[in-house]
Amino acid sequence: MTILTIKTVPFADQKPGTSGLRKRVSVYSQPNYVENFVQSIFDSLEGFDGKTLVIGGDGRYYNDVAIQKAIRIAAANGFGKVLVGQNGLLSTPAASHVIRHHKAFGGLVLSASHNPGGPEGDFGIKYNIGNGGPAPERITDAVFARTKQIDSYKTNDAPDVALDQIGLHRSGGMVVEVIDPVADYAALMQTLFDFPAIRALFASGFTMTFDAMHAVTGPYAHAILEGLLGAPKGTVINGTPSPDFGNGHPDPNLVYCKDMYDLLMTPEGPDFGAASDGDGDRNLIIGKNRFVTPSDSLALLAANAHLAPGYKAGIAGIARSMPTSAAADRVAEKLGIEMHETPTGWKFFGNLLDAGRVTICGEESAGTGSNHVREKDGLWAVLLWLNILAVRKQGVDEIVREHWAIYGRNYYTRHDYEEVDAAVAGKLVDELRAQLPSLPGKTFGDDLQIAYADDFTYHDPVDGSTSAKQGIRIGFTDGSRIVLRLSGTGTVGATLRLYLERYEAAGGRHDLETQLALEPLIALADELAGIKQRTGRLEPSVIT
Ligand code: VG1
Ligand code: CO
Repeated sequence: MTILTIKTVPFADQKPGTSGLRKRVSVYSQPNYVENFVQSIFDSLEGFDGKTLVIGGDGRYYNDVAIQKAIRIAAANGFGKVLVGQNGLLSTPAASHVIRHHKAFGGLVLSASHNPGGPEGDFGIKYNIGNGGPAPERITDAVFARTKQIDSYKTNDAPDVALDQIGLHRSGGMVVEVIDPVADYAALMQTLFDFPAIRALFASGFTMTFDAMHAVTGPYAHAILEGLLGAPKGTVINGTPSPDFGNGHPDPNLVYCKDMYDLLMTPEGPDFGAASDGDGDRNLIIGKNRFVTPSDSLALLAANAHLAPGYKAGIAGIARSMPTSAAADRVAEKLGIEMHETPTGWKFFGNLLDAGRVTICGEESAGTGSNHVREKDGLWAVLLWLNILAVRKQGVDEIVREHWAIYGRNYYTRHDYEEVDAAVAGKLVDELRAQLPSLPGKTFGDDLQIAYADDFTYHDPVDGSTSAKQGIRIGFTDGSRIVLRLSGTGTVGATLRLYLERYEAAGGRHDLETQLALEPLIALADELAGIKQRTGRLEPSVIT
């Protein structure tokens, strides 16, 4: 076996976004594209000689090719060992846990998450640090800088590793251990949740559908829900990972899980429905006749977490991404615990979790998680819900209504305009930003008075770093908000995300249809930003 140093030239477009570098497979499969990026990651790190690297992915098209490349580059760069999930699979939360549990130096997560897969779809690579979480901006900025300079990478001429064979292998001088992707994660879940109580819930006839969307959560859900928890076979649907996600779009929202939603709205449907995304870090929660918005789910999980054994001592604090509704803030206030508002993306929660200042984190994009790992965790959220249902012996709808009766309701929606011309979207944001100083104090309609308008800047209270331009916020005196930002995970054009929120206090009307309740804000957002006129779109591409 020989270590090879291969000459290369930089690619100009390897800037990591909200969650790693996501590109079309056609981009990733260019010669040296993966190699340049992986080598640039290693060039931006120090002190990994002889240490362990975790590698796993969501099983999408090109995973198998990219993993073999990454293993060779890791070996040639001096890692002592690679831990890789069997057949290259590790859900994002499981990868985070494996990094922590095995005290690895870091990990490569190969995924484009909820983006479609297949030869025409997307691929992605993300680096996670030793705490199991996404690399902070300090590292992703260094990686990007390196991709612009790189002139060679190191690899070896060892044969492919047989990733289907659990056990010890080698790539040159480096050990490669192929591990069961589910075992460590399933063991962790049993330390957090009351498995006997959830098993008893299923035994009593409680019914559930879990849609794994042909993605990575299938094996985890089969093993935990149908295996350890005794849910009937067939509870998990679309449970075999496929490279193109069954030609679907593995985003667990009301558009791509519409069939499940419709089923849950009928008397014949199951008691509970849930789904997860391509890499297993997102969750969709639907009770009978009740869709739970991710922002509400965060608040509800935080308010009820003490019912699960892993959180029985209470939670230290809550963090949410800026666009996520303020429902969780009201829970933190009542519990008298810390509340933090961070930019979009899980990498901003890591410091708060490491410092023990927060226990539960969440994003409006269907991501919730806790200090058990350093990623959001789809199945974790489902299991915490099941634990709560088992203990409270109430349905989802009843629990949600009781929550609103105590804390009030934050009506919430997100409108996405996908694949908008990037120049048009950029101009729209710039011109709205320019208006911000003149907005506070203005009143629209009868009662919408603007209290503040800014472009969100985050000051990390743990390491003192600052992240500017994280999204435009327009806040109203009654607690309503309009938020607008550009996506950092799309691969074609720009995706404009418009987030709308209105607070209705305890005792107010909590039974309005969401889009109707938010209509004045939706209209005002368009008036201020000129979305329809500038993009030529009459409707959002996706409403969640
Ligand atoms: C989106 C979501 C964000 C999430 C990110 C990664 O980012 O809005 O909340 O953290 O995806 O999620 P953006 O920049 O497109 O809005 V995942 O499950 O795709 O890794
Ligand atoms: Co994801």
